[in-house]
Amino acid sequence: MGTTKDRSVYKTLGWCGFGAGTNAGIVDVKEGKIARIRPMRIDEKYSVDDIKPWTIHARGSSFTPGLKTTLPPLAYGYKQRVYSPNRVPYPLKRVDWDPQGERHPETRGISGYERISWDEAAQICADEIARVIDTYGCSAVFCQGDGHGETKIIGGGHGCNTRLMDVLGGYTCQARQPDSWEGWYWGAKHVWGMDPVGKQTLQNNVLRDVSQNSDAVLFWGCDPETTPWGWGGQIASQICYWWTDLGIKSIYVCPDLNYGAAVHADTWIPVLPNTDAALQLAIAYVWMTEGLYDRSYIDTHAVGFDWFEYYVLGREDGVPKTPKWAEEKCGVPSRRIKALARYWAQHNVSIAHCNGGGYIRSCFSHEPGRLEVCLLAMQAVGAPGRNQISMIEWGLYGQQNLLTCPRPAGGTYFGAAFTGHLPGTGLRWSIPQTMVPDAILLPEGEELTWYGHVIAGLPRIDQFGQHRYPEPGASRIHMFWTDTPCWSTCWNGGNRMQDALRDPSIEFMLVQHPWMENDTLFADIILPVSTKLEQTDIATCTMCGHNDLAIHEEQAVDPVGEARTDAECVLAIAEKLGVAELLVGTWLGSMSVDEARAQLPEQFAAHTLTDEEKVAAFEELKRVGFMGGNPNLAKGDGPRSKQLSAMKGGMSQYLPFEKFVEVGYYPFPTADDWEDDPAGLIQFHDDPEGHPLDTPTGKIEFYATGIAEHWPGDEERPPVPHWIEESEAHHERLTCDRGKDYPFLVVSNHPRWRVHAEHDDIAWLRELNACKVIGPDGYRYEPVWVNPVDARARNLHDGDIVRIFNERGNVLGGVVVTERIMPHCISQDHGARVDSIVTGTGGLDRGGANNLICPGATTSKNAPGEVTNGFLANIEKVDVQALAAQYPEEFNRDYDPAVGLIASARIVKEA
Ligand SMILES: Nc1nc2c(c(=O)[nH]1)N[C@H]1C(S)=C(S)[C@@H](COP(=O)(O)OP(=O)(O)OC[C@H]3O[C@@H](n4cnc5c(=O)[nH]c(N)nc54)[C@H](O)[C@@H]3O)O[C@H]1N2
Ligand SMILES: Nc1nc2c(c(=O)[nH]1)N[C@H]1C(S)=C(S)[C@@H](COP(=O)(O)OP(=O)(O)OC[C@H]3O[C@@H](n4cnc5c(=O)[nH]c(N)nc54)[C@H](O)[C@@H]3O)O[C@H]1N2
Ligand SMILES: [Mo]
Repeated sequence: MGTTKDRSVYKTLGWCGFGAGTNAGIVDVKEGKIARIRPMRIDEKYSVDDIKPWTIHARGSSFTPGLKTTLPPLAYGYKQRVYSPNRVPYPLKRVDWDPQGERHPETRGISGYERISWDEAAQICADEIARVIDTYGCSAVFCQGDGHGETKIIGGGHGCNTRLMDVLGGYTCQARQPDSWEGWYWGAKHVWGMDPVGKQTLQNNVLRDVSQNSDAVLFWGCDPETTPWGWGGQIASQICYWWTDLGIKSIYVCPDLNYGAAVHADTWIPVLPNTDAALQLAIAYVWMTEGLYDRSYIDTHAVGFDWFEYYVLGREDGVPKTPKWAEEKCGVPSRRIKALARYWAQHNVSIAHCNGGGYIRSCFSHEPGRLEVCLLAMQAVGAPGRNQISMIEWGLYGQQNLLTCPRPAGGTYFGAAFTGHLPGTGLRWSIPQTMVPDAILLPEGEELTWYGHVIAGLPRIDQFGQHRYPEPGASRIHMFWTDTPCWSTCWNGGNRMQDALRDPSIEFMLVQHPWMENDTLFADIILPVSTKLEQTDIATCTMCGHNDLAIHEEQAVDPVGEARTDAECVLAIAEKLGVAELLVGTWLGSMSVDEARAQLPEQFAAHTLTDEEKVAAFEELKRVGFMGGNPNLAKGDGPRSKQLSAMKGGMSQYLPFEKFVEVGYYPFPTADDWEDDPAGLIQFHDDPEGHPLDTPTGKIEFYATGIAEHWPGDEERPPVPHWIEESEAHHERLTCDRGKDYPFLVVSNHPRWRVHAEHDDIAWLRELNACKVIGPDGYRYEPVWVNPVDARARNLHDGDIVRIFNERGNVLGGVVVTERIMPHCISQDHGARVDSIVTGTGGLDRGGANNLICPGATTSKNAPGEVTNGFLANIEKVDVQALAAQYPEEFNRDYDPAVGLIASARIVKEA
């Protein structure tokens, strides 16, 4: 490949995936190697007059994002991610898995791997797919093809396996959770609509409104110095400094003094994890009893307030939700609750989120999600300076709080060509991501049911439909095909997922992935995938706060080892199945999936959809109006489909394609009249009848009519939001019986030094003390923050290695004693690389992947969201040397402290 010439190429270096690129930078290539990564200047090839950067004027000051992109440290580290010794070097087969003989599912996660050729690997995969379809039908193939990650469009993964399975007749789809927004999705949506995600979205100019009109911003479970890094660089940080200059107060509500709080907070209000509902109820109580809310706004803009009052004042259950009552639950002294409530009522206050923080992904998260909207409503949400503002994801959903207003409205989101959550047939058979272990381990003859397709991006009404697994007449799953092998690192109940992946019902597990990490180590066959620096692509950069960009991403370096793009992996298998031409035809749009299926080889033909099934699936898609990157889906007439069509071809309006390739990028200019767009919810505020919300009544529903109608007896999510102490499935409060054995609430934030499961192997980051704690054995352990009070009581010191444990298992961590975490809590970021010493339930993980011990049950009975934060555990010092003696083999895996585990830890050495 002619990639040895020294040059510089543009790349987006963010990890949102789903077609939404961010963090645009330049990769300098010298002698065929990545030399360095640096920010790009948007005005490198365009004049400022062309670009028209935006400026916000407020209180005699102004803010403009500048013309150089603000890359986060993670982006500079990409070089080390590409050249990581953790890369999958060539196709691999698990040594004791023999498709013709013994399959040994029980040793998944334990066995080593041997090198095989690409040809052999593709043949094995094709034979297995054909066998599984022949034996059980297409529904037996489970495709896990979503997830964040590198943003690739042309050759990218995360769904490209589903495109092949679509041609072959279908597959069971892992339905991606609204993980980022569980509480908004299952809760807030029922109060104020805000499809698709339930946060305040699809409105413009909220940033301008807050800058001009807010007295204070409540950063409620929000770290604008950390999580914008994953998506949009560091402009959020600059804005926070500017707000302070403007005199806007920053009030942080969170169990830990996070990085944003550390540099911006005027006040930090520590709250126990997932007890926000108690704090919120007490604020409502103060407002109700002291007459500190906008009664006339409630009269005109809301329904069901009386029911809410009835509950808050204690008439329903005899328990008034006083600040004293709340103090016991949430750990915030009642005087502070009162002070906050009074200050809030007397000022213009907005609430800032990145996505919501831990309580939005805890048990019963719909309750605090809803209560926040109730509080905003009591203070006339939409009035100047009173909105909910996003500090992240600027631009992903139309113009969500968008600063730039490029045309066509909604920017340049091309959509990931291969991303496939719900393409056509996937709609027939799907399993919510949170319920996958339950599905695999489901006793024969039983069925699982749940509500909603459980896809972030569907409107509220989708939640009312019930679904089941297995569908009558369809097989259970027997093959697992993933390009997102980080389930046990990122989802709820990871140890149980490890059990599931070893279940004999899973006859074949196929992983295509760039790195040897996490669930990859449970695969039977691993196909090596190239990173985006090894590919040519077209990208969009939409969430950084600068102008949206379209970028022609040239290949920077040759593929590492035998890596191929995800699309090529799938194609190699399709070739062996004799359907490559058909697959390519559907990719290129020269053939529809139906046309392709009509030409399928005899062996698959029996399994294609009937006409009625196709019509039903398509009608369903139209009903829910889903917009994915999949072209099949853009045909619906729902709001998001319209949005996609509006965006399509947006760029060619300005610049011919050839020119775009030559220049390398295109900045969408800010619209001249962007300031005319109404700010936030001002139109609803001024005229609720003329600008209704998308709730059944068009108003803010303190009493959620949809919930009342569909689940009248649901005690975990009643029509009016409640404080829920425990349920049959969840006992995760300090005051529960379990709290005696596991007296700490675990804070499991999004990692500052990673993006979920990604970038745990970057030497430049790992050498920071804040990133890893060096154990006595030289291993770099994932930090765990412990308050000095708790540390003293347990005789823990900086650098001690502890096990964090509950009945689900144990994970290790390196102690950092700090007042930055409140007592009774411990904080360990999520996403550290799995390094299982003992796999499965009750297991022991050295890497610190605490999702392995998260609860397995979903948000609540009728809300199948993830529960990964604010759960109970205990900690105890361990003797690492003794553990090493007990598990000599596991403690001696090939490991480089600079990188972590390396691929050779699992590859059987060649003689
Ligand atoms: N404890 C805890 N758990 C959480 C959360 C939390 O706050 N705390 N947050 C939740 C949230 S909001 C989210 S979004 C989820 C994230 O969960 P995921 O989206 O599942 O996490 P990622 O690490 O982004 O997963 C991407 C995977 O795809 C791989 N990958 C990236 N690019 C490519 C590619 O081009 N090809 C292939 N083949 N593979 C690729 C990566 O290496 C990685 O394994 O985690 C959830 N889990
Ligand atoms: N660097 C980096 N950036 C990322 C990601 C990443 O993994 N790494 N992931 C991306 C994704 S997919 C998402 S969804 C967003 C997530 O964005 P967020 O949801 O905002 O991120 P979190 O880290 O879960 O939570 C933010 C803060 O909430 C606070 N918090 C934790 N638990 C509680 C609680 O129970 N109550 C209250 N009041 N506060 C709490 C903590 O201070 C934490 O720092 O970030 C995105 N950006
Ligand atoms: Mo997320």
